[in-house]
Amino acid sequence: MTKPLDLYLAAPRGFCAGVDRAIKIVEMALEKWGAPVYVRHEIVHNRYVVDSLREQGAIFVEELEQCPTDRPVIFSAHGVPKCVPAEAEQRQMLYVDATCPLVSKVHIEAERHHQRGLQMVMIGHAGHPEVIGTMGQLPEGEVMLVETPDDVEGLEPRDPEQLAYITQTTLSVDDTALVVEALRKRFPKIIGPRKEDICYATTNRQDAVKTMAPMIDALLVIGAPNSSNSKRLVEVGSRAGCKYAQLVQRATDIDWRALEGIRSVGITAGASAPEVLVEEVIDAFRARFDVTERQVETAKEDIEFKVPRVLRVPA
Ligand code: 0O3
Ligand code: SF4
Repeated sequence: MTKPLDLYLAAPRGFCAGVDRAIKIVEMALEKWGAPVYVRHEIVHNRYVVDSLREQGAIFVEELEQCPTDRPVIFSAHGVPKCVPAEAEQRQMLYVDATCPLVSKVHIEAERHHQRGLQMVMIGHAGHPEVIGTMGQLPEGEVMLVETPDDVEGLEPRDPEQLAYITQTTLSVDDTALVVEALRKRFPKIIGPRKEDICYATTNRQDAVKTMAPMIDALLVIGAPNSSNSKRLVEVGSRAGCKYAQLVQRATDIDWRALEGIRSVGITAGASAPEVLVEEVIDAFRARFDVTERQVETAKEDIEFKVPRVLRVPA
């Protein structure tokens, strides 16, 4: 006889408006200009998404120099340093920027602070493409990166009274609050957004996990190992009390041995993980347990972003 299992499904989960738009941009570009269309960096951090676009004719590269000049190129949702579109223009390439409008908003914020003569502190993860893109909006040395409250101690600004901070959009809300607190303590005059630049989708997915955590024995986050927002959901789950919280790319990654004896599992998905993979995971549970599904809905999302104009007009 199959054992009973309560399956809690987080809502919202999975695709955010920025990811949805970025994928649409690649699909519409393929439709408009035919294959191949080049994409600089994984359009979003998900192998399934990248593989399916590749099958439709997208070619993924890490650097612009790997693209020929006679094919269109798309910049990923994470954003690019200013030198990238500048190089594309110089090589007279046709490019479409799929940077999420909420990441672009941070770029504009950085630019505005810079024009007012402020030096920037960015809270984010070193080496992440969004951080490289945002830091690359300003000249070298104008943005100092911190990851933890301890890093704040090591900052050596030009003028401690002329500072502003910005953040990566996919950070842990709680960890970031601690870094902001450390910044405000050391630099009382620092200027920043009302709280941080963490986006609505990141915040909502973390909130749903926090609400779900006391109800579940284990949490599975569907997402890729290089997906920052997905990794944060695992951390949020662990911190909210889940003894077992794991990132899985799809059903075949589930460690069934580790789940022996559990009665309830929570499922969520990072902003770049497609719902088809969530369904695959749910089906894998249905095949092994007598499943009762429950929704844990903590917010409703109806945000949509338009694709760039060039793709809205006929060829
Ligand atoms: O930034 P992150 O590694 O979380 O990127 P993903 O997994 O592709 O998710 C989309 C988020 C994004 C494009 C930047 O905010
Ligand atoms: Fe945009 Fe937020 Fe999605 Fe990033 S996680 S693509 S900032 S909506």
